[in-house]
Amino acid sequence: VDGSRVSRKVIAKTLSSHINADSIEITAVGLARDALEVLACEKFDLITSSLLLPDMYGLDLCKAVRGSPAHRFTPFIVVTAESHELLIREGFSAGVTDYYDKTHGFKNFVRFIQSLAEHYAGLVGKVLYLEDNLTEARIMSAVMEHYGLDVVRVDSAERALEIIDESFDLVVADFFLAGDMSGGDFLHNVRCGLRFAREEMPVLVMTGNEHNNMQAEIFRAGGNDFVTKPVVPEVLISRIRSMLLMKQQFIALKRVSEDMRTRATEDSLTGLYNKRYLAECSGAFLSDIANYPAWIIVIDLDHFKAINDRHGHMAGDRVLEGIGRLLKAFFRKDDLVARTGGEEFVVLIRKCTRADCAHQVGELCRLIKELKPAGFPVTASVGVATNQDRIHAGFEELLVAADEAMYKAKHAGRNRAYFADGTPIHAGV
Ligand code: GH3
Ligand code: MG
Ligand code: MG
Ligand code: MG
Repeated sequence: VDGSRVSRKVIAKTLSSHINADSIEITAVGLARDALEVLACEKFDLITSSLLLPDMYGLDLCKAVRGSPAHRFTPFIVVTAESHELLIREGFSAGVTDYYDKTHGFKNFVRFIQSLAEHYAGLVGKVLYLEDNLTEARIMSAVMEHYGLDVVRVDSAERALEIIDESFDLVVADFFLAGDMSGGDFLHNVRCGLRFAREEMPVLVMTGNEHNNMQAEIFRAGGNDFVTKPVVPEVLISRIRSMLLMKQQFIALKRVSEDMRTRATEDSLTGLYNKRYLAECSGAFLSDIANYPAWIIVIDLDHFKAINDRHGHMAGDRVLEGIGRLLKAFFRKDDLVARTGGEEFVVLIRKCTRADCAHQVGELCRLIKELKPAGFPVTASVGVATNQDRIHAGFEELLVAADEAMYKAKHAGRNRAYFADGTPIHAGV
């Protein structure tokens, strides 16, 4: 809203040329009367007005705007060259959000509007709102909903504890409740009973301002922050905004650390465990008496270099993926399947007889040959060792024994399997 046609044009043009044209729509009017007319039929995200309008004082326009429910919280900016303290104080009580000093120029005005828009952007989140006073609950629910939050209101701590789950992003809770449980009991249950960490389920506590000595107790009970009643809507929203931001950062950080952990233990091509993970876990696997006797199987694909040479490296990768999938599906959940090198896989099998192990290995050799993971048959040579009757044998020692048995299979013509003691398990046909 600006009485000068030139100012209106310059402001509208500066804004629309510096802010993504699809994300901004500007309505420019010269009179306060016209402004109130468009505000009555349309919802706006931001209002700017000059201080002196032809038909009204800018601050009176702001008061009138604040009277309509649709624009009670819409940022209202006064653009002016005079910004002395008295005016500023008068403006804030009229509901002005901020002033822009137009002597700073229109370029800076764009920057000012952009940072304001970021600050006042709608909030996304589901709030569990615990409040036993119906009037207060109606007003604050409306404020939170106005900013885009999805609000679920309950009137007792007992009910809140019944429905709280990971679908909520945040809790806003009254500290003084009429029911048997206080806000403190509620917090204690959320943190110690349900084990929601402060970062996972932030709780904003509302207290009466006569209870300043409660603050330490609120933090001790597990509250993240508090606001005092009567709650100022802007204060509530800005606390909620920073708590949601903290939670999002926490989630992002958690995702990164989980991702790093899988990357450190997983082979990226097949999703099987990698050599490092196998080396780390094999000791515990072999010494666990519940796994005894354990078996170690070394599987090396035959003539893999020739497959790469003949069909290309991509086909080679597809073979490795296919074999990886087969191994994962073939062995039990508590066996340990790893890809330890290019075309070499190592499996640790828990607690099984020699006969059962031989049966599994023979079956596996047949399945590998039938698989045709890239359209043509692939075979493997396999060596098997065990800690049966040598319960203290370490991983390295068993791996060497299984590897030697695997080389015996290679020399004997490939597509076959041997135990470390030289007994043939499977002779491929
Ligand atoms: P053998 O029957 O004696 O085991 O012969 P081989 O060709 O399978 O064995 P060798 O060790 O000579 O060659 C292994 C080949 O595996 C060489 C290497 O280029 C290839 N290789 C290693 N890692 C990968 C991979 O991730 N993808 C593909 N496509 N090839 C790989
Ligand atoms: Mg209460
Ligand atoms: Mg090979
Ligand atoms: Mg090899």
